[in-house]
Amino acid sequence: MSVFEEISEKLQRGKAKDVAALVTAALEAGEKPEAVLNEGLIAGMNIVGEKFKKAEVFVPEVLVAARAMNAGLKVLQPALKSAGVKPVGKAVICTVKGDMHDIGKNLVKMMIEGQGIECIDLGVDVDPEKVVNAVKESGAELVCLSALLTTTMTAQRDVIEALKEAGIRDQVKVMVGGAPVTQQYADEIGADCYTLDAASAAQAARSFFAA
Ligand code: B12
Repeated sequence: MSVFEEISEKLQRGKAKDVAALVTAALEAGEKPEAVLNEGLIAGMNIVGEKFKKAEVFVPEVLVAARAMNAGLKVLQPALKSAGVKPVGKAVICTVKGDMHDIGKNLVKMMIEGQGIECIDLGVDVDPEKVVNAVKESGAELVCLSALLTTTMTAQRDVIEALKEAGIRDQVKVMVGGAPVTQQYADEIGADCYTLDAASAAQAARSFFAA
């Protein structure tokens, strides 16, 4: 088994300490940070994402895998920076105004980060204006909005309207999701993308930046 396969395998099993130790060992052995990221960490997280989509693993497994991913990233970050590997792009993510649910949002964030996209997480119960300001300040190209309540999903529309009013709607792609949200609703409010789960959200996010 190569060191990359080992990293991927330990990540899938949520072994954070092992992942961190293997990443350190790989770097010390002269492996390129970018290869450790793509062939080890991201490869492992992609497998977890696929299994999650097929309901072969569930939320707790994804969360521990994501934690292991973060442990690996922490070790890798300085090496990535000095090697000049830039994030693929930037996204602003939050749960909309009035809504405190953040488990799904956090999963989406972790999976998107797993694609090498930097996420600016504004948390829960977020005002549209705060999203607008974060986009302006960070230059993010993607906005991800989570809503878990039928009473708060309308706030996704409010964010889109606020982006329009601020004159920056064309600069960003808006992705919406959360249990009550549907493709039909996403179309109705003028979102660019809707996905059912975090793994598909990460794939869609990656495809925006690849385009
Ligand atoms: C956990 C939970 C809570 C926790 C939240 C803890 C936390 N830190 O998040 C607490 C206890 C605080 C809570 C509170 C409330 N809750 Co609640 N809660 C839930 C519960 C049981 C699970 C939600 C969850 O985390 N699921 C797991 C995650 C992984 O799934 P997910 O969030 O759907 O996310 C996935 C996808 O939707 C998608 N996704 C999510 N976000 C995004 C974003 C983007 C951009 C994309 C692309 C995809 C995407 O990807 C995720 C991963 O695959 C649901 C029931 C349910 N089965 O959904 C009720 C539920 C959502 N809650 C409900 C209600 C009513 C409430 C309360 C109003 C209860 C009350 N009377 O106080 C309050 C509201 C508080 C508020 N203002 O937000 C209702 C909503 C009904 C409705 N249709 O509006 C539900 C459906 C329960 C029910 N059957 O009645 N809740």
